[in-house]
Amino acid sequence: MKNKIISLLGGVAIMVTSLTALYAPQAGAHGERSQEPFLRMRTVHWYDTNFSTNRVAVNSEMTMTGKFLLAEAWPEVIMKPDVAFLHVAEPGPAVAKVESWLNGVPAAKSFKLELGKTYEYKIIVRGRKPGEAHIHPMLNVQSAGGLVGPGQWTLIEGNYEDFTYPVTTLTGETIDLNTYGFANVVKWHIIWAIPALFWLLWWIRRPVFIPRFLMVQNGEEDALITGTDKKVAIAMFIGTMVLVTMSSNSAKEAYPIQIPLQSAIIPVEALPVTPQNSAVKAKILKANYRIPGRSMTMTLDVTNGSATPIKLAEFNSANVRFTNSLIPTLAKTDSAELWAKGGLHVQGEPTIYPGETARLEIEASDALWETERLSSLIGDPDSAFGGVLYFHGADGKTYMEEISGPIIPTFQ
Ligand SMILES: [Cu+2]
Repeated sequence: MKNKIISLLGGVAIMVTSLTALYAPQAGAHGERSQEPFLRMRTVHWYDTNFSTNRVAVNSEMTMTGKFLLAEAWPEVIMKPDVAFLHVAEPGPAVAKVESWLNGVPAAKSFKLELGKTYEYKIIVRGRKPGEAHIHPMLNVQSAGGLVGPGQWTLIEGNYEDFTYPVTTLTGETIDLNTYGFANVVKWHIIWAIPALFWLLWWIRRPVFIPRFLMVQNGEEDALITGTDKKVAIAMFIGTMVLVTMSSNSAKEAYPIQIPLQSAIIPVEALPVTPQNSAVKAKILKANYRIPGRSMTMTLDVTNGSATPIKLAEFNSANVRFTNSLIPTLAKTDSAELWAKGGLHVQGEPTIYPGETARLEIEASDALWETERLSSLIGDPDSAFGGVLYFHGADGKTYMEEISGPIIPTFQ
């Protein structure tokens, strides 16, 4: 009997171990969830995100388009987007950026952007490394870091060996950016490594630290540097100067026309303010986050300054969409994995008529609060949240309003 139990337990143990070994989920995330909730909820509100495809061959292109609203509730602890650069967030260079545009202006350089304003972007990427990659639009803000938009799992098909990135330089020469200058970089690293290594070995071949320390203690420091050392040092100095001059001349000879790296900040005008993004005003009276229920409740007064009756359709925070199942869904293009379908409940589902102010009691609940690690906002020294409310107008248009404010956790 005892042996039977032991062998049974052994069998279970083996099964569990082998099942655990079989269960090896793909390391999917690449850091977007580890960012503090305040950085994701109160900075860039991405919307209308669209990816032209979710399968792209090596060397073929995919286009990302969409808009973002810069939060007026921008956290004080990070710098404002005075130097911002539009880019792509991806796990390693799975795709290469080809072009990017912000409000129709080429986005090769950085921009100075304004809070409370809306911008429209377009990013074109080229399939590079085969495999499945999670790709996002991203706004890099100086000192704040990368603020990522909604991601999409994208399948990149083909062979990495086939990847090319041809560009025509200002002098009319066509080069492959993927390999251009690589041999030269390797060559100059080796050339500089030789004297560096020699200089290092010259000194460490003799007794180092403690014997030398003792010699200094005994007043024998003059014996530490010999005449040969001095001669070698002078030779090294002259050699380095000669090498610098030679390398500079050889670069000038190989590339007679040179321009410095461009680093200017270019101005870009924000999208014009429309009734869709200015007519509706919301004032938060109370916001709570209920930890066991993974749900957020809010009481707010909404004033409809538009010319059409509106209903609340969506609450979006940190790219997580909480949508109202009773209202026709807005844009469907955002990544499905961040979509809490039917996660938004509005008590009484009131229609707010033009000129009217209504008090809304809303609840946004879904496990995504936990899986997207947004619930950790209760650990911030200033527990505050941010997001955007989207209202569905009877005229078929979408009206939006940014909201933000303190949030109080409830523990039961
Ligand atoms: Cu991602």
